[in-house]
Amino acid sequence: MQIRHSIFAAAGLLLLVSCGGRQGSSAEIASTDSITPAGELLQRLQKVQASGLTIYGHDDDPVYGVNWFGDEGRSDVLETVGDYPGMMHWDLGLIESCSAVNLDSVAFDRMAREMALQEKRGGINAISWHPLNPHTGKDAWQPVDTDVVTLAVTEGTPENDTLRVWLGRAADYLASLKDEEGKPLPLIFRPWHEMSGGWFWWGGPNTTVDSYRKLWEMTRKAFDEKGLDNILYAYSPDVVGSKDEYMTWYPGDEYVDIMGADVYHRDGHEGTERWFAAIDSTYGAAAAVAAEKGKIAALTETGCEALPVEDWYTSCLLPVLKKYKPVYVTVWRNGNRNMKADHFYAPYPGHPGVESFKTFHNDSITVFARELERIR
Ligand code: BMA
Repeated sequence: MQIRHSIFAAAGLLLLVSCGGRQGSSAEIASTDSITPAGELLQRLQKVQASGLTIYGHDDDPVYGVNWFGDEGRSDVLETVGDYPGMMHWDLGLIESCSAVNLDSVAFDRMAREMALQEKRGGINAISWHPLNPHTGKDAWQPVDTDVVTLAVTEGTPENDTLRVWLGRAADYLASLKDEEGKPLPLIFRPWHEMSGGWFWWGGPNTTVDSYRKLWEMTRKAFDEKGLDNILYAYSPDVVGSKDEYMTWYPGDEYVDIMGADVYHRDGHEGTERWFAAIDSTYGAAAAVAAEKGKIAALTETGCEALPVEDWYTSCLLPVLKKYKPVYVTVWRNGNRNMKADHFYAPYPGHPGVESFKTFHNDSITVFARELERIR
């Protein structure tokens, strides 16, 4: 393959390696106990798995909702069921370019504070990352005509230099996250997700399996070099048809703690049967592999955008959770209506889906913040 140098990637060489004021060192985060923060979180999740309960998670939950943005102490979930989610999910997009806010305008400082608050509630935090394309500098969703991953994992290329810098910045941020007592904050990281589709530059159709796996190796190496011992790693393909397909890009047991699946319900009522089938083929594969390997399984992203199926939480999600008992389920964000209209996955006050969501909240298998004692 021809290795093309882009102006943007070359510029990566000139970028500062770290962003000011947000660095962590391995000495700072090294655990003196025999069990690491990540190990403790893993034990907790194993207990949840054994109990058959499912922690409910929501992306960007306490930082904005359909009718508000940036207030403190709010959450559409809290304002509909009277309880925060048991898991809060976040995205690191734009940490790579030292931005103060992420790709959805969430300040990284606020994110760090909210993560510590969620940890204090006894809850769990998880993170995805939609970094820019290191070849073009465009966002992660822009169609690609170059095998960017192979460029980025090949030593000596500008894309490789850029990605190293970006991984270092992501690792610095993750190392800087502390709980209220100043101890490293445990969290779940789900890098390079949905690789079974081609919409991200790291997607399987845009590269080779070998290069994709090297991307995980490079990520892990960068994080290990920073001494990060507070991270569990989740592997999450989008919809696949079989266990073999699910495992196509699997980087190896030593890289993955959680077998995940990202499976969205699309096309409203018409799409319901298709969603159940996609859950069976994709989440079914994740659960089967997790059982074989003694790992955790989770439904790492799902949801029905704008809830045209108003009782989706009780008619669709709850039966799936009862069938498969994932350790957690994460639904995507409640986009603010002035910034991204009709892009929400949890009901908000006044939405017709609130009753179904309350029933879901009250069900004995779902765990929200107030019930986290059950999984201590
Ligand atoms: C997508 C959409 C985008 C958002 C991105 C990262 O699914 O919600 O609007 O920027 O996730 O959170």
